[in-house]
Amino acid sequence: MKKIAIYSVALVFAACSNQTANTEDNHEGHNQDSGMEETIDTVAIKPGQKVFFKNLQDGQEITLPFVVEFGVEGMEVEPASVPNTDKGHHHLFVDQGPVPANKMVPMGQESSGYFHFGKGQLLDTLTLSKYPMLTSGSHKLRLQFANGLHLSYGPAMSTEVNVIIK
Ligand SMILES: [Cu+2]
Repeated sequence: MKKIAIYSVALVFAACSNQTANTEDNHEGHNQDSGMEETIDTVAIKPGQKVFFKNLQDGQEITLPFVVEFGVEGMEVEPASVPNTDKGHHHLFVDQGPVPANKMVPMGQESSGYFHFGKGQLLDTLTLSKYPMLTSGSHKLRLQFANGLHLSYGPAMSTEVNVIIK
């Protein structure tokens, strides 16, 4: 009887050990997850960080050519090169939604309405020759901030206004 009792205790102990080991595994898994989050920390948005159109409001009527000014708060504009934390450059989209965080802003897709300002430009002149899609009528203009590798900071660093081209 005594032997059986000891055996049972040993079994329970073994089961506990296994559980502990499993829990530790899970913890390690969590740590790995947060490690991955750290590597994409350049797309983590802090309170107060945002982009905005300096001279456009939703529903505004404009005539081309129009100089549109890009604004950003809580981040710094720099030419595209390497992914520096809290730094990046503007992108202007025409009739396109935001690019998800850590996804690349489409390159060479100007005809689809994706424009990069990788030199760190703070404005651009809207003309029909550069923006042929800006035909008269209603269009959505979107600012999207992205890091030095053109990886989007996501919808939190994006804003949209509806404009009416006269
Ligand atoms: Cu870019």
